[in-house]
Amino acid sequence: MSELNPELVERTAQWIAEAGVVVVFTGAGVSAESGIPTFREARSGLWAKYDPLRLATVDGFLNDPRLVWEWYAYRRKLVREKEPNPGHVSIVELEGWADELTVITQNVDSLHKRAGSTNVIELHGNITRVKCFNGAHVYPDWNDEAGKDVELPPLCEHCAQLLRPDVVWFGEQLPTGALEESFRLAESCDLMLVIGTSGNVQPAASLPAAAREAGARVIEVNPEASEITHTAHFMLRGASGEVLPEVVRELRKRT
Ligand code: BV8
Repeated sequence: MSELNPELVERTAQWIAEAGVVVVFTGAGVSAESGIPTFREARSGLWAKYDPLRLATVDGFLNDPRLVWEWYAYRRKLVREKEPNPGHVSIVELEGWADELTVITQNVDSLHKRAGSTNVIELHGNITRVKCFNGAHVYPDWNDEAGKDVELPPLCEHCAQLLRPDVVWFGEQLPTGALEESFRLAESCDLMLVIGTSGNVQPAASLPAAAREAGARVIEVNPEASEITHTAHFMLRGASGEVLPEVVRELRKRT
């Protein structure tokens, strides 16, 4: 934390206090301190020999449905064992200082909702929800333990199609409503906090530039530079679970 610039923490608190509409745009980095590997780190763990860019696709699933299903079952178990971290909790607390605060997340891990955030847009779906391959039937809060002995992936009980995770795979369109609402908010907010994203995945990664071009203030929270850094007015360099509680402490001092 030593490298965190107190003047920038103060300026962040000032900009939050002045803002009416705040958007918090998050990526995998906000969940890193909960023990959930970021998308790129995930390639170093158990699944290192499999490329998420290959697994998280329709072709990857059709090529080996069982492998992809088991990769998501492994990640569902991981997500359910973990807890929101102080970064998620601080984002909930920021709701007390903004007239309106919406979290737009690329993450599929439910941790913002479990932390208590009231307005969350999940751009890339949610790993705890599954659906049949043509999307007609959805199964929220899937329990992998229930169907322990069935052939994997399980089949939809309504239409007998293969079940798949209800997430947006590479090459798939984002949920239209969620994407449109996200760009509307980016283009109308006073302040966007961009937290824990490398800014590589489109179209989500274009939201900070849309906000900046529409006149919003943009602050990045990340331990290292990203594709977003050049779009932000400034960067709070550090881990979100350490930086965001500092910002909340600064806001508390001002009230
Ligand atoms: C679409 C759900 C079009 C699944 C995800 C070239 C070739 C092929 C495709 C493309 C291409 N160029 C663009 C594309 C399109 C493609 C894309 O963007 N590819 C990239 C890789 C180049 N996009 C798509 O395919 C999208 N769909 O374009 O459709 C279309 C149009 C019409 C009709 C049909 C189709 C769909 C993209 C969604 C993919 N699904 N997730 C799953 O999770 O399994 S994306 C997945 O990866 C995540 O959801 C997330 O969005 C992304 C990972 O990014 P980050 O969250 O940023 O995580 P990352 O690990 O990269 O970075 C972590 C950051 O945190 C780092 O900066 C690190 O420094 C920081 N950090 C670490 N610790 C901390 C921290 N920060 C704070 N605190 C800490 N403690």
